[in-house]
Amino acid sequence: MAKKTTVKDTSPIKQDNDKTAKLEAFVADDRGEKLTTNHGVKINDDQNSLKAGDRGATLLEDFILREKITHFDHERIPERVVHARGSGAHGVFKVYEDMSDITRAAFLCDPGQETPVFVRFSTVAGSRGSTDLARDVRGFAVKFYTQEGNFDLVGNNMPVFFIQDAVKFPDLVHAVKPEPDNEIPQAASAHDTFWDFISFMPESAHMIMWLMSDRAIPRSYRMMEGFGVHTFRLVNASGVSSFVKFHWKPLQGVHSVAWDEAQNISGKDPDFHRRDLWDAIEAGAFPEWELGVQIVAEEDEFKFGFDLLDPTKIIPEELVPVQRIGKMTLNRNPDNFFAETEQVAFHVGHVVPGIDFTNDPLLQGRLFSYTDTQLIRLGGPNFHEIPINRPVVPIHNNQRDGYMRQTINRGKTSYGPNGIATNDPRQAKAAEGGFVSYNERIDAKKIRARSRSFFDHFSQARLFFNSQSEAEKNHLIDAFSFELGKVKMVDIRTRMLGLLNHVDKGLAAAVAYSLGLHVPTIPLAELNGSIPADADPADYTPEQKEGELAKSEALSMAGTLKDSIATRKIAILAADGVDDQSLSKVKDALVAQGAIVHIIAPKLGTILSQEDQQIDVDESFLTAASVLYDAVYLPGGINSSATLEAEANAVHFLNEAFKHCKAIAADATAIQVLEATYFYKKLPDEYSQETVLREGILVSDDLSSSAELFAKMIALHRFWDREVPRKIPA
Ligand code: HDE
Repeated sequence: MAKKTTVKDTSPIKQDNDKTAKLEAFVADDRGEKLTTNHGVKINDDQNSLKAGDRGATLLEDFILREKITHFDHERIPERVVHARGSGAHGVFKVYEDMSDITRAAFLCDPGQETPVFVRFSTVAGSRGSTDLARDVRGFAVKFYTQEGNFDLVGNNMPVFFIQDAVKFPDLVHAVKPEPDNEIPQAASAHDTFWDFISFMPESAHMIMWLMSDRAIPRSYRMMEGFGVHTFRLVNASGVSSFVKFHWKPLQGVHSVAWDEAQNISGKDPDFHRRDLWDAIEAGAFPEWELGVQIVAEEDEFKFGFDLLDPTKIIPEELVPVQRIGKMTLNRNPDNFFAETEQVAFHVGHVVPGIDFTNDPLLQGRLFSYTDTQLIRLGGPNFHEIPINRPVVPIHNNQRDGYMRQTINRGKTSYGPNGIATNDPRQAKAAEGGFVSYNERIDAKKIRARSRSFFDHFSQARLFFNSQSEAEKNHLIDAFSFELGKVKMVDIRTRMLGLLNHVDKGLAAAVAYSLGLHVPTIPLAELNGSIPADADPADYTPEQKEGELAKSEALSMAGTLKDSIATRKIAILAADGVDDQSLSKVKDALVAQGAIVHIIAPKLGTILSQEDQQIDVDESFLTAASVLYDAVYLPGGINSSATLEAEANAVHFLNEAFKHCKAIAADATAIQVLEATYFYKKLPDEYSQETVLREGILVSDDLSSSAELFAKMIALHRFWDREVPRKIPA
């Protein structure tokens, strides 16, 4: 265990909880200290190795050099086989009301109890250094440090998965990862092997609709939903079990960026999501989610048109509403990325009494995989002793030794039953908090097979498509056209069109148009490439069903929360001669509502307003880009406008902001800058509140009084209707 030293806070806000207090024991702070070896010897010269003469050969004796280089040589551990790139944060969770009627999990039964959490968000396919804005699923893994041990809710930002059985996971991951001969492409599914595999896996149909939707390019980790995906069980103190689907509902709303924007951000700031999460927490704008549950009584297991054990299905919220039962707040950044975010080890099998599993065959395979992967990734069986992984409650058992063991177990016994230590550590009765598995009755033949209740692959994929807004549907069509357009082998594109045709004929036709292909007719019986050698293909033929609902509001992001501009990033474009009042009044009004406002000018340093005020510049047109902002404001000032009008980067900034459907506001005296943009001719004739909130563009000769309206525009996030027609030069 590292020496405990006093740590002086460097960040303005450091929220403590039970877990972070325990982590303090492992924290080391070098400030004011002398340099030492790993064995505590003070070092006098860290600039020169020990040599025979000042030009001589280096001596093997130099234990300081050897130790330093050896440690360095071993600094890397394998990255996660999936979800390699991620960002973490500490926080707390509190349940709103006692849930003991459905679960005995203590942290869900006591509204007075605050449970520390550590959350890691991630992309799936890319490696550790890849871009945050890849089109991808996002991991949403939460470790609750409860008083009954750790509970890990290892979910994603999409509620379904590509495959139904864990045995196909290595195939899926091999297909999506860079191709093995040339390791191209990084962090992208737009390539032959991924779509080759998917085109033979009709069970992926629902998931690829989510993956091609804007959910795959979130504006921020803070603005994503989270889902446990599988159906789990909650079990109460009387042993009564209910099925449950877990949800995280962000109080910041669910927002995404445009695909063209995502691609640009990947170049301008590949750490966009990581930075956004870090900065928001440092600024004290703590992201919050409500924990939601959909509860299905045990006796209702078979009342739906789909199988609750099938991880390619949601339970539509119209059929079973999501009850919001508690709130999670992320309020502290990690001190050290490697020690915390990289070494945190999640496992879907980390449950506490009152939470249990179902027979979902994907979940069952995961129950094996997560511990297994930590053994190679973290190097041995004692990864639970790494500070971030330790529960806040003590560990007592007869497990011993292994690489890097930290615990010093006292006494002679490491077995049970024993008499020498009066049989300690003892088993706990259920009433004392001992975990008792749910006594599910299982009476079946051992068999490798898939239930026929798993073969309705298209009705929920169609439900998802039909539930999208017009703009979201267009984005889906564009995403399929892009991804399949990147596929080189035409027969893969064609097979995918045949598959999409079973989801929605209009979708398939629109994508086929972009690809310059015809939609083939592939009979249901020929769709599935995933059939055991001796099986009757009829047993593996997908079903074409209507589904229970035509539309589900919750599946679209159109109706999400749009009530705040807190932490939204606003660019103010300005140059020397800017009108001080028109700049500062709008800036102050936005900052007062929690927005982050940057002044962007032709060069760094300061600009001089027309009133001779010096104004600090945050970014230049070289260091900033419109894709890194949510909205743009052009203050007045004749000279400033003349400079910006002639500054190609400023005009490009505005054109891009328009293309990506962002809120744009301008002082009427800056109209000449707008005149230089390609969208000037599309500006509305009048700026009533109604037009402004529809078009997202505001030109006013008194913006200080219109600042409130500008804030409303920003809160609306995007004006997707501007995309019609969708092809815009910028
Ligand atoms: Fe994972 N998954 N997974 N997964 N998963 C891993 O564990 C695996 C699945 C998810 O931030 C690995 O520690 C299998 C579904 C997240 O550290 C590995 C199957 C869902 C994270 C693994 C699945 C997830 C992982 C890689 C199919 C959403 C990142 C490194 C049977 C409900 C956790 C690691 C973090 C990570 C296996 C499918 C979520 C290899 C075998 C479905 C959020 O164990």
